[in-house]
Amino acid sequence: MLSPVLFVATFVCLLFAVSTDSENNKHRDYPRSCKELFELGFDSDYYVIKPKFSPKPFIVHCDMINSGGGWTEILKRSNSNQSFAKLYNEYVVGFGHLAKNFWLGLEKMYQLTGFESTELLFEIVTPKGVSFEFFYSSFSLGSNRTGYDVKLLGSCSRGTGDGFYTSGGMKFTTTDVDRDENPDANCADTSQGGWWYNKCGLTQLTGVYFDDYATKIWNAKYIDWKPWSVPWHQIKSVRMMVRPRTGTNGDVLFPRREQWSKKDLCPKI
Ligand SMILES: [Ca+2]
Repeated sequence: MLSPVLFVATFVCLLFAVSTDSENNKHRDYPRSCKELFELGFDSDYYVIKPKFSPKPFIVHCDMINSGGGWTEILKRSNSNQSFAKLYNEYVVGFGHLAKNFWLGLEKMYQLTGFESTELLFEIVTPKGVSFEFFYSSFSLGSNRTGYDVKLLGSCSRGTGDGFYTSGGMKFTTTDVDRDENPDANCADTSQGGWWYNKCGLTQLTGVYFDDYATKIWNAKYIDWKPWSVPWHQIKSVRMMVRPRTGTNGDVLFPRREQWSKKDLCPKI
């Protein structure tokens, strides 16, 4: 559930869109991705976007600085204020606060990644403050009909540190919907967090966040990224982000760009 502030910001943006659409009804009112905004020179902030096949617009945070910019954040965690012990339908619609800890939602992730070639980036900060980036050259989610499965997953730039490859081809599993590859257990039962579990896999970014991460002994229910090749398991903060792999593919996607200004697109939260 988005916060009341976010809801109001989105509502105001929608009002603007409706009012301008009546004046320019043959044009598109929203950018399709953070990357479109990045290419127009917009900076990191909150924007309302509407992917090409999304039935309605929604608000996201765009990172226009790290790893080339143009990234849409789909998962963020930095403290224990937001529980990720949620049921399947909650993972579908999303929960949390975009500025703090959130899961954007599987349906929005599908709309962002299911219809065009997309890149995926994990930014992980260890308890000692060291930042790691794991870049995947391609990523695509299936729809609700196929369990929001990871349909496509390209190579990982950090090779042996790859903690997500075991999720390739996996459907999304929560405590109430077991679609993992483990016939003897539900992989979500330990952490209570939903994920693309295998049997169960190397990564659990929706596990329990512990504020005393620097001293706590690792436990299977905690948030982690644990390929054997990395010397740490625990995580101080993490972001998961996506962006279209190519630009606009020659399509005329942005007919109103000259009329847009940041105040129209960027709600303050
Ligand atoms: Ca199972």
